[in-house]
Amino acid sequence: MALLIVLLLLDVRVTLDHNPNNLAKPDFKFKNIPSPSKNDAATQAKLTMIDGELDQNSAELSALIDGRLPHDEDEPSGNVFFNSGTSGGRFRMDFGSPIDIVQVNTYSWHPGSRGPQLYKLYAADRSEPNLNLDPKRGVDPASCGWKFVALVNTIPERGEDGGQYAASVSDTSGSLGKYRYLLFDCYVTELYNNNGNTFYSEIDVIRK
Ligand SMILES: [Ca+2]
Ligand SMILES: [Ca+2]
Repeated sequence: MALLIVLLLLDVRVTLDHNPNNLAKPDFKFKNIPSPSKNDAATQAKLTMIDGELDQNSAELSALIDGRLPHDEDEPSGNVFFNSGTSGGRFRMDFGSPIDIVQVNTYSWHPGSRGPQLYKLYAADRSEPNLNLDPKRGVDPASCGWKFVALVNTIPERGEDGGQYAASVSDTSGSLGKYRYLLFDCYVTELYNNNGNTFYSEIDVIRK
């Protein structure tokens, strides 16, 4: 039984893609991941901040699901990003009722250290008896009803960190599961200066 559980966990797959600065264009085309969508399941979802605060130059949280994309590589008002000098934060996505999720795709764009993505993804369907919908930093979501789905890390090992990034979380079975909520636990991608919070342009959720 233990072996079976391990295999099930290993079925979650994270695909990464990157357009370096000289190749990043406003159409967000990638080799391995579809371009952002205007009519995916996230479009109708409700977003709620759980912990952390957005930068004063950031777009509203809803810009993550509005289907709109920044027109150039450094467009604060076209992206959602946590406050400078903070270590990120958490927000929740609510679909209203459980949906069968095939993919969670996240997109970001910045010419420097705000380009890469670093976050943990959790999910819940509301049947969890101890579910805490608002776990603040310091509380492990997995300890209060949330299922850990994946760690997404697009930070390059060397070379430039700017450009367009796309990450896709999926499952080799074809479905990540049926969930009502997703929790995004977002971290700074570097600590050299105060500008390590990712410029998130869009989040797509593809349902079955
Ligand atoms: Ca979308
Ligand atoms: Ca957007």
